[in-house]
Amino acid sequence: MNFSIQHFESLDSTNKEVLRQAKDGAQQGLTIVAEQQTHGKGRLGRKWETVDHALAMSVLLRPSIDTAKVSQLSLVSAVAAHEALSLFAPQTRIKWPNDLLIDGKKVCGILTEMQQGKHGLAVVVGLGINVSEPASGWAKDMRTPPTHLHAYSQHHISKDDVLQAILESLNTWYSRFIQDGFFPIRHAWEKAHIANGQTVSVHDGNTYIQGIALGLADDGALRLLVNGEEQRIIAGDVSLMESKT
Ligand code: BT5
Repeated sequence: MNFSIQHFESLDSTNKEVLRQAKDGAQQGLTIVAEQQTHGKGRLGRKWETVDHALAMSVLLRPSIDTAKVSQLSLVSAVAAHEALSLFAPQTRIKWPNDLLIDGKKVCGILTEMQQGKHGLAVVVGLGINVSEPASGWAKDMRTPPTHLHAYSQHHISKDDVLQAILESLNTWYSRFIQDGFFPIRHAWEKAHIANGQTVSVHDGNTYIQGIALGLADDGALRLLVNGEEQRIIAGDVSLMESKT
C-alpha cells in the first residue's frame, strides 16, 4: 500500500477528515495526522483526549470485502499496533477488542469506522497513541488509567518514529488479512491478548457479564465461558477482574 500522509495542526477528528476526503474519492493509503483534535472520537460515542505529545492518525482503507467483515479490521489494526508499539515498549498487550495497554494502563485506542459512497466502501482506522507525558496532565475521569510510551523506554521516541512503525505494521497485517483471511490475525491477536484464560467482566452497555476469556471466535467475537457455557460477545468493554482495568 502507498501511504500519502497529510499533516494538520488542528482538526475536529482525523477519522472525520478521512471520511470527508473518502467521500470525494480519496484513495486507499490516505493518512491524516493532527497535532490537536477538537472532537477526537472514542468508541460508542465516547471522547478521545488528544493530549500534547500524542499521535492522532487515521488511515483510509478500501478493502473489497463484505461489510460484515469490516469489524475484523479493528482486530487487524490492533495486531499491527501491538507489533509496532512493542518495538518501543515490549510489554504492550491487547485488551479486547482493540485497546493497547502497558502494565494495565491504556497507551493507545483504536476506532474503526466505515462509509459506503459512490466511490465504494471506505474504512477508516483511527489510532490515538500517547507518546510522552502530557505537560497538561491527564483528564481525571479516564475509565482505564492512561500511560505513555516514554514511561517504558530508555530512548527518545518521536511521533514520527511511531507513525512510521504503525504504517509499516499496518501494511504487513492488512496485506496478510486480504490474502489469507482472518486466521493469521486471530492467531497473532490471541498471542498478544492480555486476558486469555483470565476472569473478566464485560459491560455491554446494560449489564455486566462475568466469565473466563477464551480467545477470539472466527468472526472476531470474544469467546467467554460463563457458568460452564460458551458465550460470544460482539460489543462491549472488558475489565480484568484481577487488575480492575
Ligand atoms: C478508543 O475508544 O479507545 C478509540 C480511540 C480512538 C482515537 C483516535 S485518535 C485518531 C482518530 N480520530 C478520532 O477522532 N479518533 C481516533 P474507547 O475504547 O471508547 O475509549 C475511550 C475512553 O478512553 C474514554 O472514555 C476515556 O476514558 C479514555 N481516554 C480518552 N482519551 C484517552 C487517552 N489519551 N489515553 C488513554 N485513555 C483515554
